[in-house]
Amino acid sequence: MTFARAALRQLESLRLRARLATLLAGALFSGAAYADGHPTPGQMSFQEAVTPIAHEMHIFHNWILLPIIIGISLLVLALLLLVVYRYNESANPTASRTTHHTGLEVAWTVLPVMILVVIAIPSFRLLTHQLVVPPADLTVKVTGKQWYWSYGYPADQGGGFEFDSALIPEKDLKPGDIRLLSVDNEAVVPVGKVVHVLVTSDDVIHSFTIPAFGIRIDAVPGRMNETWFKAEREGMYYGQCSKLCGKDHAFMPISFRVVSPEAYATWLADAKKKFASNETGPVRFAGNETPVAMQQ
Ligand SMILES: [Cu+2]
Repeated sequence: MTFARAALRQLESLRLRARLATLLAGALFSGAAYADGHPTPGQMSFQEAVTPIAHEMHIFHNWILLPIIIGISLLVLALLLLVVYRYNESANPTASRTTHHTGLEVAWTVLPVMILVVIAIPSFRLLTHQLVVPPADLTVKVTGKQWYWSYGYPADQGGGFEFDSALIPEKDLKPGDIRLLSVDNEAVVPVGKVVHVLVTSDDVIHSFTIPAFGIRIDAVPGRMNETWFKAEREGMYYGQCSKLCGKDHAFMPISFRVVSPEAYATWLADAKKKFASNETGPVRFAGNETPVAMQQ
């Protein structure tokens, strides 16, 4: 009995080790090669970038932040080891009583400042690229609601409708659907086009996020925020609300289908009929209406 249990434990730890080795190898050698626009089991790195902004973010992280972090960690580790080895009680019985060293103090102030400046330059450049929306090919209005999203396509670009996009409950999932990510009506956009996204909210603060696009912007009631993306590849791309917004915060996924311009035109024509009855009222701002909880 004891033997069996010990053998089982041995097997478990072997399995765990194999799993860790796979994860480590995946992290070291596969880079960020995760396609499909959604997280996958065992994934260690980012989802694959499919927009210029996401590429820039990955370069910033992989080639500027990571090397600096690793360098600083190794330097601190080396200093700690040096102290342990050279200045322990037996190796160095009479400790130095030095308390100030001007050169050293200037160095440990100036060096970190220089490192921050090195980080700040590409960081501000990336922020500018994210925040300055280039001339857009189309606009999509995204409204966060407790607990789903609505997507509006303006009339002047062939739309003129708005529809709700809600999570498919687990019991209704079909083969190919992804639990907690698939929705009933996804937003559709054409590939290779600059999509200007207007983001607001109807109730509380939500956050519109699609990792593969490298976008995240808060959806704030009474405010119109904007972001943009230009998807380089067709496919389904998923995100999740990223601001704690209430009890079903975890159940309001975002899903965008990127298709060819022809397929987009077809979808737009179909969607116009399908969602024709949905009103496309103006964005409702907080303060213009009484919250439901206060309507007594
Ligand atoms: Cu939310």
